[in-house]
Amino acid sequence: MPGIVLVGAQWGDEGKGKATDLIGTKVDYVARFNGGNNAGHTVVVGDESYALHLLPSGIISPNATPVIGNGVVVDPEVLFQEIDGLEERGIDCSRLLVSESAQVIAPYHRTIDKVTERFAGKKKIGTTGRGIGPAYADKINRVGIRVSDLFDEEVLRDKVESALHQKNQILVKLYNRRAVDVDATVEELLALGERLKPYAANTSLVLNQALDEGKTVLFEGGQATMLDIDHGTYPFVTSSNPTAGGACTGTGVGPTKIDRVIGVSKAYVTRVGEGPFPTELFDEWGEWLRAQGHEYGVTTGRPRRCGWFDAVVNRYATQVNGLTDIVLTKLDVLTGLEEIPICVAYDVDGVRYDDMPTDQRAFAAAKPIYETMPGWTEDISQVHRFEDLPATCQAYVKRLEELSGCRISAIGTGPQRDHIIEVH
Ligand code: 2SA
Ligand code: GDP
Ligand code: MG
Repeated sequence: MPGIVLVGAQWGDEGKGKATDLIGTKVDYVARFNGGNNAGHTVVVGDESYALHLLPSGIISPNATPVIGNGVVVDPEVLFQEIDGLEERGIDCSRLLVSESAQVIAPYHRTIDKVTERFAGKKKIGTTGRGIGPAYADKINRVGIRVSDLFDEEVLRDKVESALHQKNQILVKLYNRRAVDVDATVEELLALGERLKPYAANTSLVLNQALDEGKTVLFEGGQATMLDIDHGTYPFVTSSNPTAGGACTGTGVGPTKIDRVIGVSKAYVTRVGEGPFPTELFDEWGEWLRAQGHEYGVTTGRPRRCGWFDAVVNRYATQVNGLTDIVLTKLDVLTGLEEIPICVAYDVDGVRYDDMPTDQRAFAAAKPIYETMPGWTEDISQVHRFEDLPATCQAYVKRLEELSGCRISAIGTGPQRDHIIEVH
């Protein structure tokens, strides 16, 4: 099983950090392929909890080489803060490799992200304000700065000038802000480049050679399927491809080298930021899920919107990612509920949808059609075999599996590494 992709099956925060960390102890490389420090992945080892943003979760596993692929947008300042924070806690980050072709988040990308959101009013996306969208927009506009550009002052100055040409006019004329200074920006980026240089590598070559030698690579997705720029709830999405295809374009590894695609899914659903969310709960049960599941953003601290499991979303995730299996997390959070609703289809103006509507107006109008399963009251956090789960809990998992159209291979029963049931 040399090439394994791991993606979020819902709107993010499914527990990918924990799932990656678990698999990461058995693999040679863990490569991030999309997004940037908008991600917030929590890894809990013993009494220690690590909140990772830009670094792959594999950084915690001493035997895996962590890789930041070309599809990632790298804010070097944040990267060094994260490295310093981890090294202070005894985690060695010297193995890290950063793609020379990855795009750089410059300070002006953060400014533009925040200013655009502030002026968007009702049309705001609810971004993390980390400059992600503006950095990807520059990449597509072909005025982005790549990691390797930070090592050559002449090239860098030329690129910063091109990138700021239009932006400064917009910042000054439209948003009444000060223009960004080219010299100061170049100086700042050159200094960051100096520190970044030892980590920079041709990561596509490294990963392909590793796979050819029979080594195992885990491709770790940030965000999730429903936040994908192509397949998510556009425009309420992030600006990259968190779906499985992104693993190939975001690392320079071909699809023939991928053997397994794992979707991580919560036993309920959360979303942070704006955008439609059919099973969202506005009553005390939404509050209940948020409190039981500690549903607050790892990067921004924002309270997450909570709702019941949406099988239409999971079937869709199975389809667009070609999932081979699902890791179902946070099943323990549902303990104590008398009944658990599952959304099996949508009603859009009297028409039943068993599959995801592509028209976003239809999706925004979708009302969940629920079926209800009996809950359980027993503590499941110490259970390690599927057969030892309460019968109603087993039935809930089996029903999610059936509705998702994909095997559930592991179940999370708590935040710790050993809070897991492997299903055989
Ligand atoms: P952006 O900043 O341009 O990527 O925002 C666009 C949308 O993508 C959503 N998004 C996320 N959703 C869930 N989790 C994310 N990471 C953090 C976490 C979020 C946090 O792990 O908790 O701390 O708030 C993440 N990153 C981006 C975002 O909410 C917008 O809807
Ligand atoms: P990610 O962005 O997908 O990596 O997920 P986050 O780290 O943003 O959010 C997931 C949260 O759930 C973290 O606080 C994890 O420690 C926690 N978590 C992961 N799996 C489980 C589980 O099975 N049960 C419980 N109770 N918590 C879990
Ligand atoms: Mg997260």
